[in-house]
Amino acid sequence: MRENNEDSGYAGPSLLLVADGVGGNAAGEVASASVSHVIAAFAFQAERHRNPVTLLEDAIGFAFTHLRQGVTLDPGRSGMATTLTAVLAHRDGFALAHLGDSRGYLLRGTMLQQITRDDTFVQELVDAGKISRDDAASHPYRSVVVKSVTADDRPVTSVMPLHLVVGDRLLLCSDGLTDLVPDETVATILSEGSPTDAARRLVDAALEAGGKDNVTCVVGDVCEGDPYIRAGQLVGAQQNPDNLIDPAAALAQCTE
Ligand SMILES: [Mn+2]
Repeated sequence: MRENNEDSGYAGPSLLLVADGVGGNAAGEVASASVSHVIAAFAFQAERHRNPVTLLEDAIGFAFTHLRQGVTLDPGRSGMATTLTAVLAHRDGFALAHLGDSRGYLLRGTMLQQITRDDTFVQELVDAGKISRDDAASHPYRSVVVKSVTADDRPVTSVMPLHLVVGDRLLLCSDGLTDLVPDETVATILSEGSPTDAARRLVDAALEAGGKDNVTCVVGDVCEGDPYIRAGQLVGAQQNPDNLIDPAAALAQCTE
């Protein structure tokens, strides 16, 4: 429904990722695409890292430096930022990175569990008992995000180990889905068909519900196998190379 897509995503054997960019002057898509590119480049080197948590922490630290460089190169990008929700597979387990109001869900059997907590002003009000969960959904400040990857401040560490078992299904999505489609519907759609089918039907459900925001859904199943296959699918703004600040810099940094 929108002319430009400020969301980016990535789906591959070692990494699932969603990033929802914000910022004027066409910079939201630069933020989400560039951060997504940096995290994917680091994930391609996962074999060389001791553990998935420190790898994602290093990647997010570099993503911040990279956005900062992007603003130096073009001050018109000042203020750009992006949410980031990512799950990395590693020999020694999984890690979850989360900043902002995109979300991660885990479907295990028939149970859907939200595995991220919104970094939003209204979630803080809910946690403090000041408003109800229902009030939060219609609150005028519901889109105010309190954590993201920006060019201004090094992100607060927000990576944790994630325990997953074979058969688990993961959904990472931007708020374009969860603002419009209730969790019960998400659970029903997610439990049927292949990951590709489920992702497509979730996006359709959001658009049918009147979605005006960009909607990005990345679905993956936990299975046995080699997580270090260097293959993946780019989603959204990251598909356009013009949205990348400096692709070579990201690749050079993570192979050092
Ligand atoms: Mn959004």
